[in-house]
Amino acid sequence: MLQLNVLKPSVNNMAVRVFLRAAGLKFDEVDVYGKTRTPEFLKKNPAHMTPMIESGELPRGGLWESCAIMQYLCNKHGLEKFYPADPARRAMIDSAMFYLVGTLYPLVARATYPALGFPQYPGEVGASDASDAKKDEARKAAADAIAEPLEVFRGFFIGGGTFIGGTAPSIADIRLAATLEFLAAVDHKLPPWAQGYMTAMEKALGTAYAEPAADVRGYIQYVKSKAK
Ligand SMILES: N[C@@H](CCC(=O)N[C@@H](CS)C(=O)NCC(=O)O)C(=O)O
Repeated sequence: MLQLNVLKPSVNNMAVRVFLRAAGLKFDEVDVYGKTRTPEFLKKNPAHMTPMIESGELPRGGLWESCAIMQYLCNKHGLEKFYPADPARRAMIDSAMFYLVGTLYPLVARATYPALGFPQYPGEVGASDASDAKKDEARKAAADAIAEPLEVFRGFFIGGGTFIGGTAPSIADIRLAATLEFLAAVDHKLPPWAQGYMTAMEKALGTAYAEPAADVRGYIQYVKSKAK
């Protein structure tokens, strides 16, 4: 049985949790809150990151990085519905996911991690001993910069369709929708098309989306209630 190690408030984790449910794959979900830096976990995953799957058939027994996990499981089970086999269409899904992880996600993290109480990445203003005013300025700059990649997703990757995957959600859509969930932590207003996109994603995937989303949303509610 495939084992999925998760941290439930995380949207990186939410992506794989949604995917596994939507794909109807069998898996055991293990909450590893507080355990990712233990010697036992680090032995399996020196990067201490979740989501991480464990399976005897993997060369090192474990695999992390949400997109790599979804790609691997689509390849393994022939899930072309989520990850098309045609090389050109597949390349678009890959491009959207790389663009998300490399460009959009760091902006979302800088804009939301302070409010979420998550550690900021070393070397960034938020993790430095800069003044609160400078940290606020950096957070705002990151939030403002989200508009550009978001527009790229709308105009280029989604184009005239409903999803990056066309008429049905792909793994890139699952990764994008999960990422945008975090913006509620800072009441970042999504453009109307993105609000419609999120609604369409939840409608298309039903409880496969709603159940993991509830954990992220619940955590956001919790941190917001504590900040009052
Ligand atoms: N790019 C990675 C990011 C994974 C990541 O940052 N995971 C965080 C949770 S959001 C984590 O597991 N942190 C625990 C730790 O570093 O100990 C992905 O998409 O899977």
